Amino acid sequence: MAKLKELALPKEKFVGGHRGCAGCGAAIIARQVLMAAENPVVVGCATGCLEVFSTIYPYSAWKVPYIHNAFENVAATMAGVEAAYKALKRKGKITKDLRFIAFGGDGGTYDIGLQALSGMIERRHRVLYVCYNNEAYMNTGIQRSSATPRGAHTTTSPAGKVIPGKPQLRKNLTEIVIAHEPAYAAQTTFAYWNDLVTKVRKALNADGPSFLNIYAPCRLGWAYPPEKTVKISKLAVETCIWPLYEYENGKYRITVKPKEKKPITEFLKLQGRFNHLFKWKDQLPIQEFQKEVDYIWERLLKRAEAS
Ligand SMILES: Cc1ncc(C[n+]2csc(CCOP(=O)(O)OP(=O)(O)O)c2C)c(N)n1
Repeated sequence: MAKLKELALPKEKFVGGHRGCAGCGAAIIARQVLMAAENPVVVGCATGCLEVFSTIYPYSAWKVPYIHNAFENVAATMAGVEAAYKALKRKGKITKDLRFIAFGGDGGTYDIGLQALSGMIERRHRVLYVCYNNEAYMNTGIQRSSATPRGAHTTTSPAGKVIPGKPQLRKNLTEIVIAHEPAYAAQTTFAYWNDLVTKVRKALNADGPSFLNIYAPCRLGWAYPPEKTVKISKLAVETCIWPLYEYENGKYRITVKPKEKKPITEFLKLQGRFNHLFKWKDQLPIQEFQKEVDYIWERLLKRAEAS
């Protein structure tokens, strides 16, 4: 288990002065992930909020070697970097023990970069892929992604008289990744910083590809006041909308089990993107969302028990 004191000692690798919104979940994630890294790292970042707000020329918030690449292929880029590193190491031209991290938003990961991610894991590149999951395409104006939950208002799933926000369920990317049998995969979020740090360390030390799906509340796209970011991140776990678990050596383990599972309305009511649901006929979309959350949570409990 990491200690805050120990984490605060080394020089920060993701620093302030960037243009992230106040209360931006993605910025907290970048900082915590890099704080957790014990070896020198090389970072790749797909186009998306995180890249846009942290690398405005001639400034950069990244105090590590950093590559920006297209929206769709950060996994392929970092796979190439890792392959080059292995070759140079074999020849004795690099002696340091480096690690490689790819960052992508849910748009760049769940949707457009899924093929590159799948290939990276299948070829067994030793790269940690971090999806900072803010459940929509935020930097281009809050369009729905396949990570957007049922019922959320976005600019391409607008809540009105016709639809109550996004009609479809979200894709379960963590399970798709697990089907590839990575060396390590987990879901986490920054309100549970120790859970996050522990998982980053496990992922970086795993002998093969690893994946972290990190929940990233977005004060702008989810429409809540910036000071509520950590509370919302916590509520996502307490309502089991975002279960914290890991998959390692064929085994599932729930890492944070809420003492009391709260109804999802506790999470929904704090965010403008779900306001309309409370007025929709019979509040049916809320009931459907609750059913989905219960189903996935129960299934996870069984998988963890059977492991
Ligand atoms: C092939 C391609 N399609 C579309 C775009 C435009 N584009 C850039 S970033 C982005 C959305 C990014 O969403 P996400 O990955 O979820 O990151 P976020 O902005 O939410 O952090 C889009 C649509 C692009 N750059 N390249």
